[in-house]
Amino acid sequence: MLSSDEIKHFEDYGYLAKSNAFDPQEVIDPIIKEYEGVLDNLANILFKQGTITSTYESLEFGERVTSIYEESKQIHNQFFDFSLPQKGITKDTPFWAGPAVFNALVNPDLLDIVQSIVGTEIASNPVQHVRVKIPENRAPRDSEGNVMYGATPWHQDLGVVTEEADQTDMLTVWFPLMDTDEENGCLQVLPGSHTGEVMTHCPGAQGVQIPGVLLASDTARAIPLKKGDILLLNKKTIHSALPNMSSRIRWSFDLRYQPVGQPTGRNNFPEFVARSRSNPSTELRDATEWAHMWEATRNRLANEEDPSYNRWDPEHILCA
Ligand SMILES: O=C(O)CCC(=O)C(=O)O
Ligand SMILES: [Fe+2]
Repeated sequence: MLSSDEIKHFEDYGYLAKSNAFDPQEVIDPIIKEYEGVLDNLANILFKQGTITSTYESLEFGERVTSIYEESKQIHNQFFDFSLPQKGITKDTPFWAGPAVFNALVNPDLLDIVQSIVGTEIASNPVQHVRVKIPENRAPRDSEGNVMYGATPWHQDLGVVTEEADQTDMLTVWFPLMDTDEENGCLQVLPGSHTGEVMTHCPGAQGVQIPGVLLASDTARAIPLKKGDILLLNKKTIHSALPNMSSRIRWSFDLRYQPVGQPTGRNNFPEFVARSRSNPSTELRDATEWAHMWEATRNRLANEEDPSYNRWDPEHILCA
């Protein structure tokens, strides 16, 4: 649980870095193990397609994923992600909703911290990702020369969901799967930026972003974290991630929670009850069932038009 000082810090500044939030050996190491299998599968698929000339089998995860993205000139993060893309879902769209990932989502130490902010009735919001960022000097680039899947631009998480969630008490929980710092692309926050309104965001190659003219980013504070630490963010706290200028991958999970019964802002995707002290039988405890929820969602959305996932107009005067 958080102390009253920690809760006050979160309320005053819109963020809180919490050290040793959970046991990384119990939570993170099994995730990495699981992703080694996912990467193996990806390597074999790309090798068979002739997209890569080696499966890079002997390399450890970070070096292997970097080599594969580098050689194939593409980012394949959707293979690892436990969510679906916003566009062009087909029955073959890959995702990974494995048991080690699910265990992280419902880890009791994590949920104790979430409970301090959200209350005892906690829903897992489906806006969630694993973000694998390979070193920028080896990353593929788009046709304009920009690093694919590089630094994350300034935004509020309320800006990535629909208006439906404007009154939702959504909490973001971000944590790295290794130590992060300013060199390898840790997060940055604008302390106290959560008290105003939702700001105008512009759709862009790296996701939606707040136009520079609206930002006072000189107050930015970088938040280096160790494996096992977490960063909590209010839904309106303005934040970004620095570029990965190191020679190793930077990867992280970002999860979101909210009180049960409030809109998630992405109602096409499946939410679930992670903790309910009033009605424990509603808690989802089965990782396989969770994976099936995502599978069913993918198969349904494969047959539908792309829904709209946010409220922003690329033609807005500030976005030109
Ligand atoms: O990890 C990143 O680069 C960005 C994460 C983020 O914006 C979030 O978790 O809300
Ligand atoms: Fe974010």
